[in-house]
This record gives sequence, structure tokens and C-alpha cells, in this order.
Amino acid sequence: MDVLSVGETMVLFSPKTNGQLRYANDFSARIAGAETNTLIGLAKLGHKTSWISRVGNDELGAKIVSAVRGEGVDTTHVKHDKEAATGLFLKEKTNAQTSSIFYYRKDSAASKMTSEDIENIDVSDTKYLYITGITPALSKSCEEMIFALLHKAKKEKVTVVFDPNIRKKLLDKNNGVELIKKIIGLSDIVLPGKSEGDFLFDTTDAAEISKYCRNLGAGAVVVKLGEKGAYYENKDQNGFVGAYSVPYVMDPVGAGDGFAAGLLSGLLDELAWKDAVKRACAMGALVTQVDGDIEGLPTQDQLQAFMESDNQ
Ligand code: CKP
Ligand code: MG
Repeated sequence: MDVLSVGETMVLFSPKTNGQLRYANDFSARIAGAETNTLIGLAKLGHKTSWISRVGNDELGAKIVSAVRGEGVDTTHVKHDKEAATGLFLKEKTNAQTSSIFYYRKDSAASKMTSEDIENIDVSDTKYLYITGITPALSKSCEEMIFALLHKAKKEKVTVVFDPNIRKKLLDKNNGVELIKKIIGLSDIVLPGKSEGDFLFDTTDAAEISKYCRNLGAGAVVVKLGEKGAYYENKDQNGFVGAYSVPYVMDPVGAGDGFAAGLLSGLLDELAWKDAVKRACAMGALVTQVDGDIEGLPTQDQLQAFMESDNQ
């Protein structure tokens, strides 16, 4: 297995019209979840990926599993929970530029995951474990499960990649920051964004964010800088990679997950760090140009063509 991940995927209902949600009558229904976005991005590039989760024993759960499996991600470790429902969320488009999201995921099937969900999973042939800060924020039992999985991965020398993906609506107000910092300290590669640097360390400076993460114990850090590209640092090297220019941004949600897929794909293909980060930036740029989280994730040929055209 190239990349294993665990997390919640929901159905996202997006209104076809702008304005208050109370007046929205027509919606599109798409699947969305940071971890499956990344796994799907990797699968579309030809890598072997597997997803651990729970969905409800319901229609939305069936929709999610069939979509994720249909994209080529292994779903053997996804359970159908008979007691809890699949989570969902709604988008409210205030105007063409701004939107808000409303989660309906409290006590969802995925939030009921426990350490038992990962107990019998053999990670010894897994190259990378990819996790985000969303999963441990879902519930206490999910938090315990993430640490159990992290320890299992460490024991088997699986490389741990962590995207903090701060969700203020989910993180515990009192110890949320400490929780994220603890996971940063246990990770081999951390992928924060500028706003996450601000939230965690009170700085938006890429080199400083990286220093803070590395002081906590992270091996390597790649800071996502949006339209400015990315900054990477590990024990041997550091540097900036410029962003790919895009003609327009249709939907920035999911760009971070595409970025993670690009980086992991580059590392799996044993590219130099700078080139893996370049691939990450290209993936992020491609995702922003299409509505939806996974719909803009490219095939190998599309990625190659985009990177070869002079967009950077
Ligand atoms: O940080 P991103 O915009 O790349 O993440 C978007 C995803 O998992 C989205 O798909 C949503 O379902 C979520 O983050 C979430 O739980 O907020
Ligand atoms: Mg993100």
C-alpha cells in the first residue's frame, strides 16, 4: 500500500443559487472529505491507496463508499455503522466570492470510530500514513484512535504525513491547539497553511512556522502559501517553490488536499523535494479551477501537460 488514511467523508449539499440557505431549493450533492480528497488525487495518479472510516448504514453512506471505491481507493476498512448516520454539510453561497459551511456531523457514524477500528489493520507494508487534524477533533474516541494508529505506524516505520487542517468549529476550545501540536511533534512531514501558522504559533512567516513545527519534533515541513507557492524545509535543505498561475479561481476548497496528494505522489516517485513540492503546487492550482473538491484532481496526463505548459 502506498498511502493509508483515516477520516470522515460527508455529502456536501451546495445550493444552485446564492443567498440565504432558507431560500435555496435546488442543490447539488457531492462527496467531500479532506482525506478521501487526497486519496482520490493519489489514486487518479496511479498510486495505491486505502481508506479507513465509518459511514452510516444509509443511502448517503452507500453513495460515499461507491464514489470513493469508484475512484480506485480501497474501502475494505470502511465500516457501515447501524446506529449512527452518515454526516453531511451544507454550503451557503453569500455571493460569488464568499460562502459559509454548516456541518451536520455531530455524533455521525465516522465520529464513532474507536481504536478497535484500526486494531487489526496491518500497516507493515504501508509506505505513508496520511492524517489531518479533522479526524482527532471529531470525538474523544477518534482522538484515541488517531494516537493508536500513529503509534502503530511509528512502530512499523511508516512515514507519517500530517495536514493540521484546523477546523475551529470542531476543535476543542481548551486543548485543541495542544492536540494539534502533539500530532505535529509525532509526524515526519507536516503541511500547514499560513492561517494555521497564525492560529497555532501566532505567525504567518513560512520559515518561522516551519521552525516551530520542527522544534515540536516534525521531521520536514511544507508550508502552503496559496498564490505565493510553498516553502519547504527538512534537515538538509530548504527553499521556496513558486505557484502555478491560474486564469481564475472557481473553488479553492480542496486545494490543500490536492497539494498533499501532489507532494505524496512526488515522494512516492522518489522526486527531489523541490520537484515533489512543485507537483504539489501544480495539483493545488488545478483543483482551484473546478467546482467541487475532487472534480479538479487531474489524471497523470493532465498533470504532466499542465506542468509542462509555462504556468509557473
Ligand atoms: O482544507 P481543504 O479546503 O482542502 O479541505 C476541504 C475538506 O473534510 C472538505 O472536503 C470537507 O469535507 C472537509 O475539509 C471538512 O471536514 O471540513
Ligand atoms: Mg486544508
